[in-house]
Amino acid sequence: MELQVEEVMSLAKHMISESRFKHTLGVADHAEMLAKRHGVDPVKARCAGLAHDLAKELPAKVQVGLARYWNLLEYPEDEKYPYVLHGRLSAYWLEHYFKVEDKDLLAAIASHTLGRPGMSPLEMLIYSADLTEPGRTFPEVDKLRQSLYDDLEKGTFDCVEGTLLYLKESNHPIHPLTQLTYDDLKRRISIGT
Ligand code: DGI
Ligand code: FE
Ligand code: FE
Repeated sequence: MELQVEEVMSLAKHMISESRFKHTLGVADHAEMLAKRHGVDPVKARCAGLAHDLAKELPAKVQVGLARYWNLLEYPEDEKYPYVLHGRLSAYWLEHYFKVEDKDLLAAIASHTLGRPGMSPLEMLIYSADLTEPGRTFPEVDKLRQSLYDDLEKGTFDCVEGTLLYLKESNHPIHPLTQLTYDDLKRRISIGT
């Protein structure tokens, strides 16, 4: 089934708090703008933005339980930091309970927190729009927005680099997928893909 903007909007309204819904609308707007700029389907980007955090507010224990039941645990770290699971849970739920078939859309939702090696343009766009939507106010955000507008791959690399730096500075552990995403984008940029 194809995900419709109105439908996913209503799902988000019912499943997440008002403040997160506002963030979700910001991601959808920003993703749509970047999609138009970089030749990605803007309706698909909007849908992915609206759906990316659907499972975010489930209690951590429920997220780990569902991830185990649905076979979505990939690293020991997934269970240690359950807040990295909600993208995968949202995508699985849409695929299996809403019969969403678009693999790229599902991947963009699933990989929005940690990224993954080999991200598609839509995946890069959702990962980055999540970090740079209009509601985000950290000091380097304008630089990241500009970088993303200029070049999606380089801009996404800058976003991952910023996240790594932030995690290190605040003594948060780095998830292996974040590191793999960083290494992959660095390699891709160096060979000019
Ligand atoms: O769901 P959002 O709050 O909109 O944003 P998100 O899905 O990007 O991030 C969810 C959380 O995941 C956020 O608190 C930062 C965290 N995170 C991202 N990358 C890593 C990470 N946490 C750890 N421990 N390691 C990572 O590499
Ligand atoms: Fe998220
Ligand atoms: Fe988000």
